[in-house]
Amino acid sequence: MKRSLLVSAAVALLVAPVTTLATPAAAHPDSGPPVQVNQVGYLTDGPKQATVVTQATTPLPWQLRNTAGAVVAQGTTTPRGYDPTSRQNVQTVDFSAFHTPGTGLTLSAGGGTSVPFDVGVNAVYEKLRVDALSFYYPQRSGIPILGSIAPGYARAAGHLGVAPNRGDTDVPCQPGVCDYRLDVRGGWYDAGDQGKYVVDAGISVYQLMSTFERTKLASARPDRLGDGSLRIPEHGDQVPDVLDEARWELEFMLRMQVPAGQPLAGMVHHKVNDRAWTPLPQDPAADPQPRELHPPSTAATLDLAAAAAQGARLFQPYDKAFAARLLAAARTAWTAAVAHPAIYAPATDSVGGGAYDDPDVSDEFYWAAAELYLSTGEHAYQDAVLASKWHTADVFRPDAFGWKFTATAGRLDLATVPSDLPDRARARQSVVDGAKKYLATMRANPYEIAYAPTGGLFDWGSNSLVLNNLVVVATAFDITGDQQYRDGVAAGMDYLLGRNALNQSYVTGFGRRASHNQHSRMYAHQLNSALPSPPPGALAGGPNSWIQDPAASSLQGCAPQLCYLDDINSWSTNEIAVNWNSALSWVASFLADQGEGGPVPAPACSVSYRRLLDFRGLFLAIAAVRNTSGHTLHDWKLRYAYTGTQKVNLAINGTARQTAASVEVTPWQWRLGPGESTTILLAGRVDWGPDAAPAYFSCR
Ligand code: 9MR
Repeated sequence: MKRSLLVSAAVALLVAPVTTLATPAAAHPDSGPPVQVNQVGYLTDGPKQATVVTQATTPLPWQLRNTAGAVVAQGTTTPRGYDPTSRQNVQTVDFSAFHTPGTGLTLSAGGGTSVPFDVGVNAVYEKLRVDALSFYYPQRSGIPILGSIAPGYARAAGHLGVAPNRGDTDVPCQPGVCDYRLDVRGGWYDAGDQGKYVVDAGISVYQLMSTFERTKLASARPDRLGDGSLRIPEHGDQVPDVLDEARWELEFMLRMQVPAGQPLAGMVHHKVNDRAWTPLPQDPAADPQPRELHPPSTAATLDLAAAAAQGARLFQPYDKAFAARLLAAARTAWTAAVAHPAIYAPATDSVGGGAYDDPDVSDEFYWAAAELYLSTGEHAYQDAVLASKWHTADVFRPDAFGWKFTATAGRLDLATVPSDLPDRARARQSVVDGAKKYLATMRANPYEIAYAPTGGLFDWGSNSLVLNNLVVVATAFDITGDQQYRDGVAAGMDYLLGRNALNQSYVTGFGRRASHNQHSRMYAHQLNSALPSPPPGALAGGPNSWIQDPAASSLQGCAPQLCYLDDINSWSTNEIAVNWNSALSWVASFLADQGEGGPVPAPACSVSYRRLLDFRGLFLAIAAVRNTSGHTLHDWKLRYAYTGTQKVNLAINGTARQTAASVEVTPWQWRLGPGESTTILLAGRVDWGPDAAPAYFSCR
């Protein structure tokens, strides 16, 4: 199927009057039972809600049954009336008061019964964290995929210049674009296609690194993301696996930068992809198409600046040389983007690869400035942050953030990564205000979808947009500790795992009715049974009101939630993509850190960390720790992680041990009564960048 032709058709559709989309909904081929639940299940102590499709407008009785058929809970539904996202009359069930772990439960109401689900699913979210993050290894280009690591997914290395491949080790530009060639091997294939696009790389690698960085900023489980945690080859290198995976992509992005001495040096090529679309299936190693570098763009350049700047601070404790390379590339990219602020990738460049066009890069400037500022503390970058219109604008839009709108990424990091930003408190409050809006959106919708786009129509990749709004809600929880935000994330996840009008879990391998025919040239089991389905933890793009592919054309006029088909040919509703799985990874990791969703424990201590001296790369700081737990702490330790390049050499009043950025202080005052305080003096070095106080402390 020639995708280029379809894109023209898509463009025609995009300009078609909205009324064509408002025609009555076609019946969907398969929408399952009328009682819709999270098919994975619910956290034992978390919120538990379901939706019932019914013509009834008055409350109905509901029953929760165990595998033996015995009723274990019951109550009455709440009528919610007409829901525009499904164009159905619905009611909701709240069985949050049920707190007994169990498997194979079913919920009945209005004459229908849900698919079976479990209560007590933290371990499933733990598995989802690992699976969603392990999605990236078999997407890697330029490395053989080993079946011993990714069982069922073994294949030869793709695009290493071995025939019939003609890339990616020595790739020319498109005619007239440049007269040099670049080695742009490595990275991840973007999605179901095998293009590699820097703007999508940028947001994806940012979210993977942010999944890790969050472990320094909030109550989380860094051990669960450590070396050996994922299905990747780089075990035993003492580097957290999620950073190893991120590095695979960062190295590729660095290769896309225009070399010194060439025109537009420091800018970054927008993308490398096949000259023409390849058919499905397509083994990457057998792709015969010539690969081409497309012109540099300001967006790609700023995405590299942002991701590389963030990477610099995160990799410094593990590999100083790599961190230095990242920081240098980020600075060079920033300078080049400032010199060439308006080189836009055109929407028409969609032959053989996606366009990833973006005619407004003011948000990319803001994000890049934010990451450069957070990593370096330098005034020039702070000035760029403060001067950006996005710094005071509402970046928590109904349409969510993503590859095209990145200001939110900048704001989230300015709010959470410690710095001396003058209005940091305002940035933090803005995240909480944004999360409140998303919670209100959820509560207004009987499926609690964390997404109510302008105009009501769902966009391409809507599942990732739901997830990115949940990232904001989760960040508000990390900032405030207020349980309503954590409950919101759990309830928001229900929609993706089956509590929707199609009874569809959009994550392969999770839930009874899970997507497994996503559009992919590698995981094309639907077309050739010798090939695998997508790996577990792969997220489908999800309902797309615009239906840009012929496979889903029977759905034209669909209600937003129903614009989805689990068919490999429906690339506009059912693709996989690196930026969608990064959103899933972030949220799954957050949820896996929440246990069974019980009451948020009060912190055992409060810590005031003050910097006393910063002089020629040396720092002196004081941590005053007060026991706020109400009981005596015995043999306790103070733990925190630096977000910069600090390294403690000496502690007074305790012994400090630092591994990478993580510090564990064994205080001399090993017994600390309720309300008592102790003070620890810390001295060390700062390699480069700011000496920001750590963001999160624990005493256990
Ligand atoms: O995710 C992208 C979506 O936001 C755009 O609307 C769409 C059309 O430009 O492209 C999507 O990205 C696709 C890319 O162009 C090519 N690789 C697959 C991506 C996911 O479908």
